[in-house]
Amino acid sequence: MAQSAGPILILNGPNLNMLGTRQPEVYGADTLDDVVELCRVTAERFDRKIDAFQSNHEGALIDRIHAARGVVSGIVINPGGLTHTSVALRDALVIPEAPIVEVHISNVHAREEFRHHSFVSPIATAVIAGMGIRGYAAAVEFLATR
Ligand code: DHK
Repeated sequence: MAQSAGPILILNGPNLNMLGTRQPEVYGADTLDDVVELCRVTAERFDRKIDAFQSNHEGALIDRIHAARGVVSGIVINPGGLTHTSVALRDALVIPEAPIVEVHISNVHAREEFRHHSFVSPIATAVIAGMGIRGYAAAVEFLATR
């Protein structure tokens, strides 16, 4: 159950703490702090707040998603590599009953075949790929104004 006035939860999965350092030719030079700040200022334009959480651990992400039920108005998630592997993450994401925007910094469809399938996309309201970190801002704006 989504809480319409609640914060927008920004979730980042494995390896996204290394943004800015990790393959900058693919993921860009901005850091995870830059992403969170971009989300914060975007939400603020619409008088909304964010909560942000990153983990390299599937179970920690799942626990954070469970805690979001009845609290958040929507979820922006870049599941990192768990996008392509995790049924458990997908099962958790339906529990808050909140709109979900799946974000990928890179255009996963222009990359290796194994990145073309997402366990999350079928339960997402919207999917953004290839817009760099601006995809997070687009996702926050979408959730804040829908
Ligand atoms: C981030 C990752 O860590 C990869 O595992 C995904 C995604 C793509 C991104 O583009 O943000 O395949």
